[in-house]
Amino acid sequence: MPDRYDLPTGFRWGAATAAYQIEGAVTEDGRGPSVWDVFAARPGAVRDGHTGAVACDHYHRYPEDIALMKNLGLDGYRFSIAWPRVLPTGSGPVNPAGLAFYDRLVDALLDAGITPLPTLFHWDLPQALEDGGGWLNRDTAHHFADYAAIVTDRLGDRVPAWITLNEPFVHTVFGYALGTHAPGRTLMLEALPAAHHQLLAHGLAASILHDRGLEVMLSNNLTPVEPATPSDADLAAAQAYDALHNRLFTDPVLLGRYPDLSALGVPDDLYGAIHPGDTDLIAAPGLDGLGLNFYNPTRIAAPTEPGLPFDFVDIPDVPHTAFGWPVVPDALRQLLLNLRDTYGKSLPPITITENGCSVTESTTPDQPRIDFMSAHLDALAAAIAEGVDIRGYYTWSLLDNYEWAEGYHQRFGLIHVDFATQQRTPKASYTWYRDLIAAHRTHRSRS
Ligand code: IFM
Repeated sequence: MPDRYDLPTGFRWGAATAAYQIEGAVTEDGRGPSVWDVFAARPGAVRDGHTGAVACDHYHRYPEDIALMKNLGLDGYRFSIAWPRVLPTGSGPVNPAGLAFYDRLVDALLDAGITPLPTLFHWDLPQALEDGGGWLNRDTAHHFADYAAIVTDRLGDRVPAWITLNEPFVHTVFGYALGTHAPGRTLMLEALPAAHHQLLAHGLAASILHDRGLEVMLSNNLTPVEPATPSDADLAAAQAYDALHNRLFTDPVLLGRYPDLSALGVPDDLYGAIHPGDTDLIAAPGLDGLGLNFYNPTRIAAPTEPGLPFDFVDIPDVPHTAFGWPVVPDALRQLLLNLRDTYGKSLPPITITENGCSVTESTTPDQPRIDFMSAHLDALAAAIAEGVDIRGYYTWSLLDNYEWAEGYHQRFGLIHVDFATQQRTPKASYTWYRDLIAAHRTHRSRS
C-alpha cells in the first residue's frame, strides 16, 4: 500500500461545509427564504421537525470556526454561498448585507492563510424561484448565471477557483423525483429536466467565470455501481443505474453528450428539456477540475417488482456508518481508476470535495471516523500511484451540522457541536487530521 504522505507537491488539505447546514440566521440581514426553509417547516418532512434556522450559528460564529480551521492547518475551506442571502428572490435586487457576509468570510479565511473554495449552489434555491417552477423551469439556469456573475464580481479578485453546483444527482433525485429533500416534488423520472437545467446553469456560469479568469469545478457525488450477481439481468440493471447516477451528470460536461437512458424509458431529449445547442453550452467552457464527493459504492440487482429497472441491495460483511452506509474504501480507488479509463484525456484533475462519515455521538474517541478517513486516504494514494491526477482532499465535514432530512441526527463533523449551547469541541479525528496534515507538510518540506 503506498505511503499516504507521499502525495503530489501542492496537494491541498481541506474541510467542507454548506450554507444551509451551518449558517443559521435565516431571517437576518435581508436573506430571503429558500426551499429548505419552506420544506423543513412542513410537518413530517424532516426527522423531529428540525430546521436550519440556527444550525451551527456560523453566520455569527465564523471567526471562532476559522480559528479552529487555522489550528487544524487547513490549506483550503470549501463552503457554499446562500443564493437567497445574495438575491433574496433569486433574481432582481441584490442584498448588499448578504454579499458583505461572504466578503468578511473570505477576508477572514485569507487572513488565516486558508484558500476559500466556494460552491455557488448547494441546494438552497430561493423559494421565489421555486414558486416559478424551480429547476424544472429553464429560466432558473439563466438566473443562476446572473447570480454567479454578481458573486464573482464581488469576490473574484480574491477567490481563484469556484464550484458551480453540488451533487446535481442528489438534488434532482431526492428533491424532484422522490420528494425526500426540498422542494419535495415526487415526479420520479419526469424530474430529469431539473438535471438538465442544473447542467445548463453550470455551463452558462462556467463561461462567465472563465471570462473573468477564474477556475471552475463541478462537484458530483459518484458511486461505483456493482451488479449483485454476474447474471445478465443484474448487469443490465447496474448499467441503467450507473447511467442515471454517474454518467448523466458527468458525460455532458466532459464529453458533450448525454448517456443513453433508454433502458429507463427516458426520451433522448429528457422530456423536451434539451434544446439544440444545449450540450455545447454545457461542455464548451470546459472544466478545470472535477470535484468528487465519495461516500460508498452501490450494489444493484434486477427489479423484483414493476417500476424502476433496478433494486438496491445492501453490501453485507463490511462495516456500516451510523447512517447505515457501507464502508468500502477500495471502492474509491476503483472509482478513480474507472473515471480515468472512461474519460481519458477529457478528465480534468480531480479534487475530492467531500469524503467522511457519520458517527454516533456517544462513540468515543471517534475511532470509526479516523479509520474511515485513513482507509480512504490510502485508497486515494493508491489511485495517485496508479496515475490518477488528484489535487486535494476536503473532508465532510468541519462541524457537526444539519444533515437535511435527518436533521441534527447524523454527525459528520471533526468538531462536535452542542446544538443547545453552540459549544464547539474538537473530536479525536480533528487531532488526528491536524497531525496528519502537519506530518505531510514536514515530509513535503524535507523532500
Ligand atoms: O451533508 C451532505 C452534503 O450536503 C452533501 N453530500 C453528502 C453529505 C452527507 O450526506
